[in-house]
Amino acid sequence: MAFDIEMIKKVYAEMPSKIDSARKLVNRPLTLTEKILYSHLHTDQKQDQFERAKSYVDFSPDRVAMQDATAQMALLQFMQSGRPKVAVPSTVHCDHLITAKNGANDDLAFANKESKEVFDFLGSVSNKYGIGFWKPGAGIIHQVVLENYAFPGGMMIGTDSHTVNAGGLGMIAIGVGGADACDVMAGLAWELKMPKLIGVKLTGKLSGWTAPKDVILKVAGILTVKGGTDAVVEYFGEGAISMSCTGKGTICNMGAEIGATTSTFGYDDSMSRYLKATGREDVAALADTVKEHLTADVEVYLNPSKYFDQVIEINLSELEPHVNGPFTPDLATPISKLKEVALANAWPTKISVGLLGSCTNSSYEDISRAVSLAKQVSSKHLKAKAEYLINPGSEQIRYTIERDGFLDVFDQIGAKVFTNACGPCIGMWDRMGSEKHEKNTIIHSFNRNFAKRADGNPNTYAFVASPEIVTAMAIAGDLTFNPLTDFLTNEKGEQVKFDAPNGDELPTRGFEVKDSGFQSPAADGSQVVINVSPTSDRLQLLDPFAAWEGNDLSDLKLLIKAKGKCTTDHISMAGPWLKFRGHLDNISNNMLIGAVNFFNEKTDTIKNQLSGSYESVPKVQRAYKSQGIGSIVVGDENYGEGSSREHAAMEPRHLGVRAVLVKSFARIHETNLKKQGMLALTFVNKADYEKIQENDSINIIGLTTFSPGTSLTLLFKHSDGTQDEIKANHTYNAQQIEWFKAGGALNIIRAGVK
Ligand code: MIC
Ligand code: SF4
Repeated sequence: MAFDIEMIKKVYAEMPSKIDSARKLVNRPLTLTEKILYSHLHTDQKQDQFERAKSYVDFSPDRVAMQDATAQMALLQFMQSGRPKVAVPSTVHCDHLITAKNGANDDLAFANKESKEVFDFLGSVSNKYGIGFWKPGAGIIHQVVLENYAFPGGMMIGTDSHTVNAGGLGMIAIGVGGADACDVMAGLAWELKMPKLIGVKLTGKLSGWTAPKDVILKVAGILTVKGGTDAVVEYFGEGAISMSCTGKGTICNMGAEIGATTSTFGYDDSMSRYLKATGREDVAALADTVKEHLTADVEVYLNPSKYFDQVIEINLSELEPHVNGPFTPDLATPISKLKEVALANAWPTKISVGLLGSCTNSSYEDISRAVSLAKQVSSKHLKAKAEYLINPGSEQIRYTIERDGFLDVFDQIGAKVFTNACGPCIGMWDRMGSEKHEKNTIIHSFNRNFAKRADGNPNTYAFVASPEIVTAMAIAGDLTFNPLTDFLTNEKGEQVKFDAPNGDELPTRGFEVKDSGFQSPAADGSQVVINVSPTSDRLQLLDPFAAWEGNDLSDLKLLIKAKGKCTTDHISMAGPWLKFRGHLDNISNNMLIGAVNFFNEKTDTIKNQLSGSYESVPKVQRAYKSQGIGSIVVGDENYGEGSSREHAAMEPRHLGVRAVLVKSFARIHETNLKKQGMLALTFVNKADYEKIQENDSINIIGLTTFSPGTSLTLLFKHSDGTQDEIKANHTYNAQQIEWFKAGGALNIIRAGVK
């Protein structure tokens, strides 16, 4: 039986009437996205004709998922909310803190030792508050959610940007910061700006080398890393229906890379097959009873441009495999052009490593199709040229692929299998020699390829592709090789060509697992005691942030003017820093160390205005903090792209940064800043970015009358005595302004409990 089946029954029981009344209200056919959103309004939220990209709406998500690296902060906040138990079904997944080095068994044993304190903390907090706990080695959060918890028409949030993966099972699943998760677990409403809607019509059918991943690689090329901001992407059409459920998951997963709020697909047979294969016949049967509500109204897909803000059409029969990168996931190149583009850009063409896995592409289907290529190494007398590394998505997948002989095939090509965890995808990769910073190329089936992400080496050119392309290219060891058309010379000196990949959508003998790694919480957790040692390096209880002092801010220092791409990886790097995710003061030592200083083009080298010398960003900010001086951070477009990690907002807050002024924000990061009581501002006139100088002192004016829709003024006082007055926009609503005044949203929840 599925987890939380009573909750799912309730959602489906209430859905038809809620959708009917929403349809009457808006007086037109509804998209699937609207149906799910309107059927998850919070009880205090009046149904209304919400304006897309404008209206803030309160929702009640059905469930919450958290991964270990973000759960620590989410749960440290929840512990302060004064609630005895979580209000909605919630889970914690230990997947980010396991370093890939020697292979699954060794690495897991090492992580269990190295991060024992954190895993014990997460396990006992979960036990106390009624949260399901997935132990290290159980699998990657999004794969485990898809296998166990996602359900068509449901709504969930998760403290990870790739929570959106559950759209593959027809959910509206959204990545958030820990403070948002804390609200929902405390039983409060969750607020979201009513999204815009992008419709993607898929015609034709995938075949041969083309995989679901290529759909999203192509969409990323069209929409770019910010094209999906504040939008939900809804996929439909015959091409969508003919695709596997896990393939749909891949497409939704990488919607995070275009900044989309989430992506989703209507309920169909592939979802029903997947639910049944993963032991949830009950959910499939229930979904069948409300089928028409789990997809858009017929008129919508017949005439999409009338109902979506933007429509994209992709013919799967004509779609080519794509390879995206390096350094950004939206630089899309079709495989037939890759050689030309790679040579023209002087990308290193020798592939040193191919990596299969991550939450994006670690399904049974992905692995079975990759295996069909790996098998050709022996049948065609080839030799794999590059290293090949695998992270299975869950223990259920790993157990099943071992049973089905896939791991043996990989073994024969010299592959190494790591733990069922994120591993290299999040920089938890102890890659030999990466400290030498040699120029090299890797190709992986992950979703992100920002500089330094996988191995910390800024000169690693990382390319994103489907598992099939990754496998073929790793065998060839050459970025200019097109497996669809080119020949390889085998061990016998013959010219051989790959046969196109094939595989099974689902295991014909069914999924199997011995120990899934799940631990259910105590029925009554009130007696469970949580210990956090005051001398711990890894965990630190949170002190409330100070409330706003009630006046305009003056004489703030410019901390850094960041140039170009500034993702959450640049603001709060992962990899080796992941170990401090439960200790705000320690992790603050990585604040903005990856951001490029506009004035000298260097990372982690900024001017300390007090001493005049160039020092690391956290050091300079700590110097300002010790003198009681606030500061501001200035940034470029799509600032805070990528992860949901709220550390990127909490670190500046903790160290005394008061405002972040940028050309534009990524959605989750903007909300995280607001939640923590920071000022998240955007230039009214983007060209004003140029006016900001290295030695500036800044006043922020208008805070005493801070109100929705009214801009603020920033006075930049330059060292030569001149000054520039700049207007800044914000998107705070009345509630969010209260968060700012209180010094953070959590201070309000806390006050409500007392
Ligand atoms: C990522 O892919 O960047 C992560 C690590 O999963 C993050 C979450 C985190 O920073 O812990 C994400 O995508 O939100
Ligand atoms: Fe883990 Fe990578 Fe997925 Fe993030 S994107 S959850 S790091 S596998």
